[in-house]
Amino acid sequence: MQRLVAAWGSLKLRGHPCHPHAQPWQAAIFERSKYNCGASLISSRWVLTAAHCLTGPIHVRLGDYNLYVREGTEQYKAVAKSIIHPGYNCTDHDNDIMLLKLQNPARLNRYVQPLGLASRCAEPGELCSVSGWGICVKQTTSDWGD
Ligand SMILES: [Ca+2]
Repeated sequence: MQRLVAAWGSLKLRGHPCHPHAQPWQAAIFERSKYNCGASLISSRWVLTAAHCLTGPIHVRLGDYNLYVREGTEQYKAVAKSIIHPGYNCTDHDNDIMLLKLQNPARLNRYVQPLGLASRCAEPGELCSVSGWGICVKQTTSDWGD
């Protein structure tokens, strides 16, 4: 779980390591020095993540690829404000979404770019992709099913 991976699919996710900085909106949430969650930069000042990621004092790292190597592209941002969805339920994780306002805006460059938010919901069966610092298990095509 050190390099960024991407996955796509409907029910079964198929993943692969990302090319470095191919997901410039990908953000990492840290509690002190511990990686806590992935997130998305949605403007120079705002980050979208899950409400359950607010476990203590957190900060945001942008422009990262390998979490354990300083690549010179990272931006470290303090959080000025966290806004948890008012309907968030920590027991069943309903409405598990949170906005983080950065204390200082991100410097946008080729490594740090906001993700445009969708203007509509995905249709059933529509191909979507996710990215994050998760575990990427190599699969054979016979594992993929249909
Ligand atoms: Ca790094």
